[in-house]
Amino acid sequence: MKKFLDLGKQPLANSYLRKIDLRKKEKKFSLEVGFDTKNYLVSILNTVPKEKMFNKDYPYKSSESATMRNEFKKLSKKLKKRFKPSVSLEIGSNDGVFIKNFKKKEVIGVEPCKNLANITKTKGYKTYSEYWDMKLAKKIAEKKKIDLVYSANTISHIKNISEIFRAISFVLSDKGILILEDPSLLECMKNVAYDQFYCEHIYVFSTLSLIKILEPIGLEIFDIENLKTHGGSNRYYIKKKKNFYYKISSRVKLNIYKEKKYGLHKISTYKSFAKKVKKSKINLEKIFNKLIKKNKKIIGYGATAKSCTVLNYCNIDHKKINFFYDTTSYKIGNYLPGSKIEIKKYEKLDEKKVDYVFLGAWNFKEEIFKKEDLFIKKGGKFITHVPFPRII
Ligand code: JHZ
Repeated sequence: MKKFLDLGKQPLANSYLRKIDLRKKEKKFSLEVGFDTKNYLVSILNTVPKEKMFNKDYPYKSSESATMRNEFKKLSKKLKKRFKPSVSLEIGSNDGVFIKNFKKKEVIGVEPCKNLANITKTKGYKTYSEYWDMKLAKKIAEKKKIDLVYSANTISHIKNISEIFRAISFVLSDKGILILEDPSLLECMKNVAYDQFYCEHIYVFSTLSLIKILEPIGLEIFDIENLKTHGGSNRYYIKKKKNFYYKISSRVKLNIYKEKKYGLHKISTYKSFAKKVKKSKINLEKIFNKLIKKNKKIIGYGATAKSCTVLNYCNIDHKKINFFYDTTSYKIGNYLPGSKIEIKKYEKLDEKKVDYVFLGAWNFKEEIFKKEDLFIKKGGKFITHVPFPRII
């Protein structure tokens, strides 16, 4: 594993502070990112125990954005039509944004964060509030195997990756498929979106790395969709190697070609990415310092986990950003970790009250710009760091 990026000392990204926590010293860990030259896997080097991150107080709810609600609805329709599963399983079912599109007896959720699992349980969906592993796989599918396993933005969060895939392979029926959706390393590199790295994102996958990981488990990718969600994600369709029911799409080759062309198999690519990240930090700091000198009022939009990395790495705190707007009830009234910026209940942007808005949720830029069209028309401005720091 070769280290290529150092994002400094960081607090836990989703550990929002209560007012009474503000005076306490926060626990921080070093956020470093490395590249495994053997299996092409990019991962953070110091991991935090899962119980510290994914527990009964988990604040992220997938259904907070209209974009994601629509995506999950469209996807569930498409999967039901294409694969006709009699039983489906979602690993990381969050607040049920995906499983709610299925009939209750046809879907099972797995969600270790109890506050979220309770939401789907009370709606009548079978939900295991446990971490995904072989023990749980056996409990769920000892007797009846699963036709479709779906997991979005979850597998990249789990450390013991080989066991995770072995457990998935165990639950799958012979014709069963796994659909995996996670941020794309290629898009992360192209967008200099270094904020995809934080404690929860243990891995940012490429097609190249997944092929290497799946191979010894007897699994293979047979199709890939490139998505716009979360700043550029890939949806991988995976099957057992001995399942010849599905042909391997030319899109798999195409993705391999694109990744190799960009150099995702070479350490030199990651070293040059690290240089771009340093430049991005300097330029974002310059923008903030210039605006603050001019006494401009800056707020943030979308108190994301990603923001934690950017704010702490670029020394942007409550002295520079007045507050963040967010729609998530679990976050409102609390403070962003490290930067200690207050999170307020979302209100429509008003150019008379705010000069500049830092886009914490840059991945929802289109949705946000649509919502705030009046603010933009009246001259309100946004600050973003993706793909390079600028005012828009
Ligand atoms: P969003 C989380 O990351 C954590 P984050 C996790 N590790 C992961 O992988 C991804 O999700 C999937 C708010 N918002 O999705 C809602 C508004 O307030 O970019 C959310 O707090 N108004 C599991 O946190 C945040 O922004 C809006 O109009 O980086 C978005 O968070 C919109 C659109 C969003 O994920």
